[in-house]
Amino acid sequence: MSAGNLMQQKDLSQRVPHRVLDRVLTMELARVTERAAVAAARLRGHGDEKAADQAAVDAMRSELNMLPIDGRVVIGEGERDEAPMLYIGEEVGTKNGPAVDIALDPLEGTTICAKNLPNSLAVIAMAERGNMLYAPDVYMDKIAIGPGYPDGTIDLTDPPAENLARVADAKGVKVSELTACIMDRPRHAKLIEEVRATGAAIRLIGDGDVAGVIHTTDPLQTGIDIYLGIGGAPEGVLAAAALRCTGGQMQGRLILNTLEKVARARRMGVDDENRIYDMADMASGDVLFAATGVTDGNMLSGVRFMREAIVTHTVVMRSSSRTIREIKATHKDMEKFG
Ligand code: VTB
Repeated sequence: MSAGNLMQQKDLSQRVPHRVLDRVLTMELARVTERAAVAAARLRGHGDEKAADQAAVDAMRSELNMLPIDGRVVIGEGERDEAPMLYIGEEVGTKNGPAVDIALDPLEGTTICAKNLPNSLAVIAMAERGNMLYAPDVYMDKIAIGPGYPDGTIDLTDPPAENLARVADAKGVKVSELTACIMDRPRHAKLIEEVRATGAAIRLIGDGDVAGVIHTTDPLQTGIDIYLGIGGAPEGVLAAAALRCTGGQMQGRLILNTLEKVARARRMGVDDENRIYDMADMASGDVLFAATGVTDGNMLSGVRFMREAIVTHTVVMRSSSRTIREIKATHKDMEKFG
């Protein structure tokens, strides 16, 4: 039986009462993603996705194990039999601290990193135990917008044209002045056609839809108003955790198009295959989120290696206070990064 089988999906409608995670942990999370990002960045542009990913996993795990938490990985590198480290169900931390669930992607955008293209990240999110969706490693259809829109502006069950019309109306611009971020995949041919027919612009990205979703939260900086399309479900939960902190709206639906996927999802506690998850269904309660740029991106710079320091750029956020911190860190103690 795999680790995933052992876990019970908590009914998120019976969420635990809102308690606040120790705010010191927010800063601790920055250390975790900084360390993973530096390890991956040493291998960026080398064309070896696996090596960069492994370096990020090793680094993230060792830093995570120093945290004063009783942590459990709920979104990780895969199930125990396929992932030797940071597998789903792995316990992390010193155990002297709060019981938390952790969603992580030590290197989100391995291909981007291998090619040294924009927006690969080291990412982690933390919530009180039982507050994060145990999403199986399947695809998820997603739609997301940033903060400032009236509730109900987006609806995954509506055609893209209707969503874009509502976003444009609420933003006070023409549909042709919106930009949608979509992953460049053959499966999106119809979606791309439908969006183009509205006159909206599309930014096609090769990978990295956690960044794609986060970019909707700051259209002035990124030029992206809405994220649409199908990517990984684990990445959906990570993105939802980020959006919980920044504000915004997101919906996702698992794509369970084979009996095997339905069975896997069932084992992880998903009883309604067609359920549309909103942001809080994916990450509820007090949520902490951190991401450090590995390669240069629209919001975060990549790691810089200098003679006397390593420089990292991280965003850390906390849902209960809605604080968003950007940390440009100059690490002079380069030894610790190996
Ligand atoms: C998705 C996306 C990720 O990989 O999981 C994608 O969410 C995998 O989708 O951000 P494909 O099978 O179409 O490649 C990423 O792009 C990178 O991990």
